[in-house]
This record gives sequence, C-alpha cells and structure tokens, in this order.
Amino acid sequence: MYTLLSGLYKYMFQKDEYCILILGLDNAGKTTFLEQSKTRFNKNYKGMSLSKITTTVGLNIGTVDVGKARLMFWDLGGQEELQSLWDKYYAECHGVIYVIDSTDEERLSESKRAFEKMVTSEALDGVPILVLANKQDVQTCLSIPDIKTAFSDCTSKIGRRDCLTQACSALTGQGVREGIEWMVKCVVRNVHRPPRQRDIT
Ligand SMILES: Nc1nc2c(ncn2[C@@H]2O[C@H](COP(=O)(O)OP(=O)(O)O)[C@@H](O)[C@H]2O)c(=O)[nH]1
Ligand SMILES: [Mg+2]
Repeated sequence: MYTLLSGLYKYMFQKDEYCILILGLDNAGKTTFLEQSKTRFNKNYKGMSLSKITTTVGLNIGTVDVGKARLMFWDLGGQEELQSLWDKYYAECHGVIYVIDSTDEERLSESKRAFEKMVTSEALDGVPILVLANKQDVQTCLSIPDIKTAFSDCTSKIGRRDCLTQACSALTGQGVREGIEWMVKCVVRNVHRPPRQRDIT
C-alpha cells in the first residue's frame, strides 16, 4: 500500500529535472531572459527589476517549473575569456538556449563564431537548441530572416537535432513562453530516446 501511495505521490508531485544552458555573447540578454522566465513561470517569484541586471561574472542559476518538468537554467558569462568554460557544462545539459542580440549587427559574426564552436562540440550531439533572436522590441533590430541568413552556414552543423529560431524580447517577455514551452517539449521527448553516446561512456 505504501509503495502504491508513494508511487502515486511521486507521479503527481515529483518533477523531472532538466539542465538547460543559456549561452551567447555578453550583453545579449541572457540574464534578463532568465529573470523574465522566472517571473513568468514561477507564481510567487518577485523578480528583480530587469533594468538593474548587471554583467554576469561566473554563473547565475535559476529554476523554472513547467508542468511536470523542472528546468534548471545555468546562465553562463558570455565574455570571451569565459566562453572557454562553456564546454565544461556541455556533458551535463539537456538543452541549450543561445541568445543573440538582434540590435548588434557589428558583433553578429562574433556571435556566429561562438555558436558554430558550440554546435560542433561532440558533447552536445543531439541536444536541442533554441536560438533566441533577442531585443526584437527595438525597432531597428535585425529580423529573423536577416539572422537566419547570417547563420546559414551553420545549418549543416546543427544536423538532425531539434533547433528553433524564436523572435524574442527578454525585456518585454515577447516570445519567452513560446521558446520555453518548445524547449520543454524537446527535452521531455529526448529522455525517451536512446541515451546519447556520451552517456554510455
Ligand atoms: N531593448 C532590450 N534590451 C534588452 C533586452 N534584453 C536585455 N536587454 C538589455 O541588454 C543589456 C544586457 O542584458 P543582460 O541580461 O545583462 O545580458 P547578458 O550579458 O547576456 O546576461 C541590459 O542593458 C538589458 O537591459 C531586450 O529584449 N530588449
Ligand atoms: Mg548576464
């Protein structure tokens, strides 16, 4: 009886946990996105003022519950010297959110290089990637087709994994829910797939 009840309790209340990395150049809006997500999904979370967010040195961690899934976000610093630390986290993660600053045309190629390096990493093979074209609230920003064109030679490296480019404003919240719900769908589905090579070794 106890087993039955505890099984039922677990079924009803226990959440499956997934680690999601938030990557992208510094100033792309990663921490703002994390705070916006916590505010949107966690009922009692009193978010910090989004305009008070300062540069991340090291790592911010945040948890968001979506249905039966618990996403643990790791928001890593994006400065060049910190990018070398990204791959230390790859083996642990179930999904990646890659944030692009759509208002920064000058650094778009730098962002593409960092994306390319990330996406070709073996440890991320098969991991779903959500690309957020952020800051779409700014009128003069690059459009989704502009960004897709700039990143077009990455397509073959993305391979057959799930990948979505989502227009988003971490500041206003536009596109945040859609992006996260897509990610949840992917990671939940992936868990039922055979383990990736890196999980076996
Ligand atoms: N207009 C606008 N500004 C944003 C948006 N997201 C972030 N920012 C601003 O961009 C700057 C960098 O944001 P932050 O979250 O610290 O970037 P991070 O370095 O990637 O963590 C801050 O001044 C934010 O207010 C957005 O969607 N729209
Ligand atoms: Mg930050």
